Amino acid sequence: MAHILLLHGPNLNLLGQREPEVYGSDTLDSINMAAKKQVEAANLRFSSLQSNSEAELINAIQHAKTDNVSLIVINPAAFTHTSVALRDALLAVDIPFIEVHLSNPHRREAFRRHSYFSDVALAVVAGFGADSYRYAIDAAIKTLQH
Ligand code: CA2
Repeated sequence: MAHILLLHGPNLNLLGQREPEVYGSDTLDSINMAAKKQVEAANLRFSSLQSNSEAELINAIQHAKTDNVSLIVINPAAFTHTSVALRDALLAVDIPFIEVHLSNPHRREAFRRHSYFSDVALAVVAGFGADSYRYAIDAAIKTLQH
């Protein structure tokens, strides 16, 4: 059975509690629950992880290979703009991934305009709040079904 892994980077555990004007009012739990429902309705396997630790995210990506993950949907959060290590981990496991963001980083500060992921991602979905995840998961399911 194809398997989608949803990964969330640092501070996304605060969703719904802080800065709703930037990131919306949905909680991470509600985003994960909606994604799980979408994936399981398509008869695929779903798992998710949020971590504030770069090492833990890298370990999860490495483990995804042995766990036969078919596609990763990842919001690297601030690591988007800093982490060569996470990029290398995704390239090393050679699992296709979709980069997702709640906000549109290109509409914000200049330092958010560079991503270490976009040029090697299957696709990027950004700027739709929690719906970014819905669109990204939908695209992941369609990709695996074709
Ligand atoms: O828009 C996104 O999804 C981001 O990946 C969010 C990151 C930011 O560094 C990226 O440039 C764009 C920040 C995530 C922080 O999450 C918070 C959630 C609630 C309250 C405060 C921070």
